[in-house]
Amino acid sequence: SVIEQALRHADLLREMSLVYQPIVDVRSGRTVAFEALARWTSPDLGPVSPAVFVPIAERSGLITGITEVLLVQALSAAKAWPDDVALSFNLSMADITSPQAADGIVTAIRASGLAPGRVILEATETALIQDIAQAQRVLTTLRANGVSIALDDFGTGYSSLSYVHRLPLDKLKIDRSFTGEITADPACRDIVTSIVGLASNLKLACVVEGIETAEQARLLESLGCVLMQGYHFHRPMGFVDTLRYLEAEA
Ligand code: G
Ligand code: G
Ligand code: MN
Ligand code: NA
Repeated sequence: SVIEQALRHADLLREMSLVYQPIVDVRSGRTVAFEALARWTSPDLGPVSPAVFVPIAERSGLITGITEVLLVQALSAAKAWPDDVALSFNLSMADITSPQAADGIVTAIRASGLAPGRVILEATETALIQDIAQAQRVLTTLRANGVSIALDDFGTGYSSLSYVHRLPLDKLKIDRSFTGEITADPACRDIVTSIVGLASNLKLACVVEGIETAEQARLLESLGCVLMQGYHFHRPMGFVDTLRYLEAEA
């Protein structure tokens, strides 16, 4: 495809960047982490959404190179934040299907000087996962090195209960499709309540994504949700803006 060709020839260091979206603890109102979100501006195609290029990069084997470049960038940004602010970084399952994957990630974290305890890796399921045992090994090694693991987009197609019991996890991220329906649909509230209970029983932290209104935030808080992310709190922002934002919060 045109996108695959452009990606194959991309100057990743110049064309790939990250924006950062706060994850807020609603009890204190403070930002506990930023999720790093990839942005690609191709000289030929202009801006291309990660929802488009990440799946293509996964299928064509280009994701690993992209992840490496983005991880270095994200770690360096996180070094500039206060010690109590973590970095949440998206990994594709395609990133963790090679036996060397954990080494590369751990080496990058060591080189950055950021405490591994400040790094959360969000594993996003895709149709591509063939080798769950390998993913399990890589995530276990990462966790043994002090990094936390979150299961992203929980409750949707590929992010299922079988992963909750097979992968070593610290955190569930409830997919934003539940948030969108929460005020209109009582069944949706029951599902979120169940996920919050599941997380609590399994001693997993729980983040809800996609909160766009104060009403959604209040309702989710009443259901026991504490960590929230979404446009209602802040849109993803550039690195320099994260520093201003944290300063205003201090
Ligand atoms: O930022 P946006 O909502 O457009 O992201 C769309 C999708 O791309 C989301 O599912 C998100 O998890 C994924 N994504 C964003 N940044 C990255 C990244 O750095 N690596 C991977 N693997 N996926 C990402
Ligand atoms: O799959 P993942 O959770 O990594 O994707 C995060 C994506 O969701 C990002 O691209 C981000 O821009 C987008 N996003 C973040 N907050 C909101 C929100 O409140 N509403 C919607 N519709 N999208 C959001
Ligand atoms: Mn994510
Ligand atoms: Na994701």
